[in-house]
Amino acid sequence: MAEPFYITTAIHYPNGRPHIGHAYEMIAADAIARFQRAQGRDVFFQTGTDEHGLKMVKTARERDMTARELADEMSGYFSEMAEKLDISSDRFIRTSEADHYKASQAIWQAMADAGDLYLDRYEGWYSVRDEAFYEEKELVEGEGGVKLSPQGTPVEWTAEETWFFRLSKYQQPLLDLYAANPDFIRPESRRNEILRFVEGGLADLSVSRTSFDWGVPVPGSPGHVMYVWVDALTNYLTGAGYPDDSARLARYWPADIHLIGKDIVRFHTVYWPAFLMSAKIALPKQVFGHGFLLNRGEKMSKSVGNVVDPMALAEYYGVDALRYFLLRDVSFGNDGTFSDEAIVTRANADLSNSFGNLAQRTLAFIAKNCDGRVEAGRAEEADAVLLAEVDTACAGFTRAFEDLALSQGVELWMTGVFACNQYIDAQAPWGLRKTDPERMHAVLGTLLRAIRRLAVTIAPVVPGSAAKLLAQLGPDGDRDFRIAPPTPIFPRLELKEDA
Ligand code: ME8
Repeated sequence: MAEPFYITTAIHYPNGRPHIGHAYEMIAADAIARFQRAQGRDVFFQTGTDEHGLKMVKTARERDMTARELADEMSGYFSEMAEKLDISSDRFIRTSEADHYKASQAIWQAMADAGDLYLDRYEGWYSVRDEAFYEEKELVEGEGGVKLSPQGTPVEWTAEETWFFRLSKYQQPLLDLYAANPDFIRPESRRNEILRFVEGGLADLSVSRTSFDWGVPVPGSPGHVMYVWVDALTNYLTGAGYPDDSARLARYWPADIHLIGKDIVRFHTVYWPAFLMSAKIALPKQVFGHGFLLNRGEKMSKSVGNVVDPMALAEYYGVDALRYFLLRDVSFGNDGTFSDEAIVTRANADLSNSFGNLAQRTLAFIAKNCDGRVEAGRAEEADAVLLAEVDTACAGFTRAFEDLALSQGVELWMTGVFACNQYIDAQAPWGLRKTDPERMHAVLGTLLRAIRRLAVTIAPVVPGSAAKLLAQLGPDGDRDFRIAPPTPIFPRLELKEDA
């Protein structure tokens, strides 16, 4: 049976419409999921929405609706976006679903059974925007001396009776975990940040709330709902069948990768493994904290008015141009910046002018001059050399994707495209048509083989276009190829007028 591979994105807060940062995370996870499927793995890929918590309650109140109504409305935009961007997720989870309540209450019970939960009074700082508690020493001073979280969000003083989780008990086990598994937190820079944080000591964590009721009820403790991060993180287990489906759990848990943004690495690499250790559940193999997308170098925010709608970009430039740009131009793990110009420049240079043009001129030539049919012809050494170069480029892509070096993988793949374009210019099949048709057939056959290999390899990045191109190439044959009449797969993009 195929080896399982479980990958997740963060689940997104549906307190507003999705922005390009959410799209980026889904696209990156999707490319990895598709890549692993192509390697023969039995992939389970989960994304979804994180619907509880004070942020949802407050946003709903401002809009004069209930949190559930807000979640229902906004979650729909996230699943629509996933569909539009060709995200091949196997489950779109909503934390308001019944099986998720069950999983959250089961992990809670397991932590209680371990003696890691106790009732006390919480007094401290809370950021609604981050849904996070902060210690006094972590706060920074904003304009006019107001206190802000280290992420720059407002904090408010909170005092209430809550359940606490004995996080302090897990300081050493967590440090041991990081030491024994250097790849548990990636990339390296985020790992160092977390090491410093945990070495600095861990306070017990408040894990329930009594001031509102939009959350998963704490078992046996009326009036308490779980702190939103306890239930949010548990979504990964819900998807894997926890607590009842032991066959499914054995197959998909522990997860191979939690792909998340750099702002929530602490929740995933400190709180989450501590909860799991307490509940005696295996730990995920890796947490990868990707960087942030910046709009022309600026942080996106509603107040600045520079938040970008990914659906509009996909609509105008095409889903695959957007996907290709994000995966090629952002060095995976670092922050990246985008603009309409950058998308157009990259998509035109690589997809239209190089790969698209290679495919189009090869296929159009065959359709026009060979009746769409290529024969074996007379092979020469240059043919084997090209195919070896393309193999090397595609193997480079595979190695890089195994290691999550996504942009490097795409860059290596492009070296195969360049090799084909040099080959076609050097072999000049248009000149051979009259003088040496046998040789012309061998050249065209070599190109078709090379283009097919390149299309199959890049499919996780540009799935829709690769599928169209593969359909035009027709069935793979050792000797004869029959190709359908070609239409350009990667049209040249024009910059949007008001961009
Ligand atoms: O944090 N660029 O949800 P969220 C790239 N519900 N990624 C970005 C980004 C940007 N500009 N802005 C946000 C939450 N993200 C929690 C997660 S998981 C159990 C719970 C990323 O909607 C962000 O880092 O605020 C996170 O990984 C994801 O989008 C969802 O953010």
